[in-house]
Amino acid sequence: MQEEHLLQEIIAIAKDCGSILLSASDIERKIHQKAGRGNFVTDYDSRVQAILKSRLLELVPGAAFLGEEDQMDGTDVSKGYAFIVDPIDGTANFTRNYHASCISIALAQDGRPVLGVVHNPYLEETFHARKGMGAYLNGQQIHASDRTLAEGLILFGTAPYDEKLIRKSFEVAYRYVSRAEDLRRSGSAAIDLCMVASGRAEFFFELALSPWDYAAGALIVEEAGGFVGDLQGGALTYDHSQAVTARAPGVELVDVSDVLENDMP
Ligand code: 2AM
Ligand code: CA
Repeated sequence: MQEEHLLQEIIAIAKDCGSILLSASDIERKIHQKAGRGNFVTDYDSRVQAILKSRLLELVPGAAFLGEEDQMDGTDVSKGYAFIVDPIDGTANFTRNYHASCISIALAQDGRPVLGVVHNPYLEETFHARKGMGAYLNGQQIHASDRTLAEGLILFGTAPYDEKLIRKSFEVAYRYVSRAEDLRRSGSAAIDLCMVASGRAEFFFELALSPWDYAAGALIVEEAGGFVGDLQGGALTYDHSQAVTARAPGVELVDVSDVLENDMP
């Protein structure tokens, strides 16, 4: 399928799923706790993922499919085409009607995202990028900011699902915030990545994210002229959970290796 047409089809699917989130009712009765604290799934996550799986695989038959809600052991995203999908990123927000959640869809080719769509139905904001073609918000090209860290807004995820990482998350956050302007916390990694891509914030990190949380957003940041990587700037991969950073080009990484090495209570 022609790439622009494929992109438009994927955006249309993301928007249809966004309408499901907007019209959700009775969410409290449909919440199930997953492993770890702060880790929830609702009937809507499963329903949206089923829709994404069937409609996306119709567009690219034979593609692999890696989604948060039916993690298939051994799904190989390293060869050929693979969708890497989060039906609802910001599920805890969704269960609380906090209105900061999105649908995140990446298409990878040989292990690297080549197309990403992040749709936030609450703000009617649809971010997209194609490899080599720039990043866009509702059709308008976006760019990472030209601010330095000193002028910067820091975003972070607290990794609430892993008790050992919470304290370290705040230590790392302090290292950055003490050198920057201020801090925000949204509860959706995909939205945070798009905030860096659109120049609304300068730096994002979370100490453990899964590929479906960052695959689409990472491509959108890169295509907007920002950088993504791990805490030392090493390249991201899309086959296992890892620490993720995203930054505007004028923001240098801060050395946090001592925080990561120390055993904290
Ligand atoms: P979710 O809403 O799809 O679960 C919040 O700190 C961010 O971390 C969200 O993007 C959230 O995605 C993600 N997250 C929640 N539980 C997680 C887990 N067990 N492993 C990795 N990321 C997780
Ligand atoms: Ca999710």
